[in-house]
Amino acid sequence: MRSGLRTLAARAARGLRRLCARPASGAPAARAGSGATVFALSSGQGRCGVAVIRTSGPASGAALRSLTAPRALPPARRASLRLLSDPRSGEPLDRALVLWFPGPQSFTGEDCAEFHVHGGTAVVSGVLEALGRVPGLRPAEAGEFTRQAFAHGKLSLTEVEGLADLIHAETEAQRRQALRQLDGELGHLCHGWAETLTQALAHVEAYIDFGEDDNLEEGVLERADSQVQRLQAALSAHLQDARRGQRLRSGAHVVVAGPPNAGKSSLVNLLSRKPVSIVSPEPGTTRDVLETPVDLGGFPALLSDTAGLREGVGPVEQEGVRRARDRLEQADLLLAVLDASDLASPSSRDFLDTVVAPLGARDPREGGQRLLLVLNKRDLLAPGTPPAALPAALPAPLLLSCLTGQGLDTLLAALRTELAALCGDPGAGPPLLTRARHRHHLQACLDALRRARGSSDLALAAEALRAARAHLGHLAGGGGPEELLDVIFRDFCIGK
Ligand SMILES: Nc1nc2c(ncn2[C@@H]2O[C@H](COP(=O)(O)OP(=O)(O)O)[C@@H](O)[C@H]2O)c(=O)[nH]1
Ligand SMILES: [Mg+2]
Repeated sequence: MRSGLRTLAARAARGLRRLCARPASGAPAARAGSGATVFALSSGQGRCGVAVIRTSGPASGAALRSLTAPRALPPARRASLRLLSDPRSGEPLDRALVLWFPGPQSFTGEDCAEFHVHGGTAVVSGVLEALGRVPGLRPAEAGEFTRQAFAHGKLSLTEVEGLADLIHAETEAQRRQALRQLDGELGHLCHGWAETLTQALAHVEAYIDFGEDDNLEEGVLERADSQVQRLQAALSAHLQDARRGQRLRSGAHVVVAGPPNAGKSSLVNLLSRKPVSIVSPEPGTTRDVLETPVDLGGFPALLSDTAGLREGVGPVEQEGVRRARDRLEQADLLLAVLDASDLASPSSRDFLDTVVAPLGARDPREGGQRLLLVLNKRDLLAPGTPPAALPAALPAPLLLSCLTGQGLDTLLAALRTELAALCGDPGAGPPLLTRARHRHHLQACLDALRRARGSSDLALAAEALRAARAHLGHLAGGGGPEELLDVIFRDFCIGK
């Protein structure tokens, strides 16, 4: 009877492999296998030293041969120097390095060719035009090479997402996170979870099939239940990541707020190293919320400058104040800026009492918004004089002068610490969930596990476990509706 259990486990494991495997060629989820051969410029647009043009599809070999005629195909995966000429007119186009990648050992899994040409506009357009005239070739759509790689099982969906993120990564931390995902870490984690689930399911199914049989191992159901329980704990822990991976992917919202004339716009310009906002001694200059993406110590942030918070102003500034308060609500991190030489003014007092004190009283470990209190214009304080004492409940302030740059290093270090807490360390710990799609499937899996454990009917419990496993499969493996794949591949540019 144990062999019966093993058979079930094996059957279930086969199902798991199907679920989590990268989709095989011709998977219905992707548009591969159309037989077309596509080509595109894969390096950036514009004049450059070397431009890379590549093809993917069954006619790649013919395309390479026709541009390098009368030479035969070069040896596989070895760079070879060839004269490229227009197949129709015989006109020389460039002397270039070419590479031949017969499938399936290529990026897309299909036959691929690469032309490393001189990056002049006329060379690139000449080669692209020549390729367009080769029978069976057409220009690639955005993301089509990666889509073929996915369709031919070269990349899983989470790896595809990692690749898209790597291409778009603008900061060091984003690059590290994307690289880990491209390496398949998130996929492997899901695979491990799915394997545990498969074992639990096998135990439940064995009990359903052979429950009456005396030879069935003792405690099979209990073991399955404790496996599911452990899995629940692991998934819950992963979901409680305070969305750090998603924040790192899209940038933390850092909002600069404070009373008028404190130097908020000066600080935004200083941190972004460009004149984003108008700086003026006239209070009420900034009205709209001004946003700028910045790299703060390797972490991505969306920095917002806001109108100075004060009452009793005209309708336009009042609207600015309303927008500033709205933006404050959305902040991951509030940079509260005050004039160190003007802490007793009504607008400073009001800002400290109504915005800074309530936030400062919260424990940042509980999640929610974080806060840095900055006292600007320290150059206006007489040397050796501290700013006016702040209420003890407020967080320790950072002293800064946007004018002289004094205190900027300390502020940058503090910002880095805050952003590291908000975005997580992409180099340490388990891989983070980087997209809402991941969260959706994990949550749905967790819900199904809860249903399974709460069900008194074993058949229904098994059904719920299968549903849970399907969600893990969707997360890491392939499948999913065509529209979802379209959304993911749209992230890529033409030539990728
Ligand atoms: N002395 C001094 N003046 C500053 C400093 N930072 C900003 N200012 C001046 O304070 C005024 C208001 O600055 P601004 O950045 O427009 O403040 P905001 O209204 O908070 O955006 C301008 O005249 C700035 O040049 C500083 O660190 N020291
Ligand atoms: Mg301003």
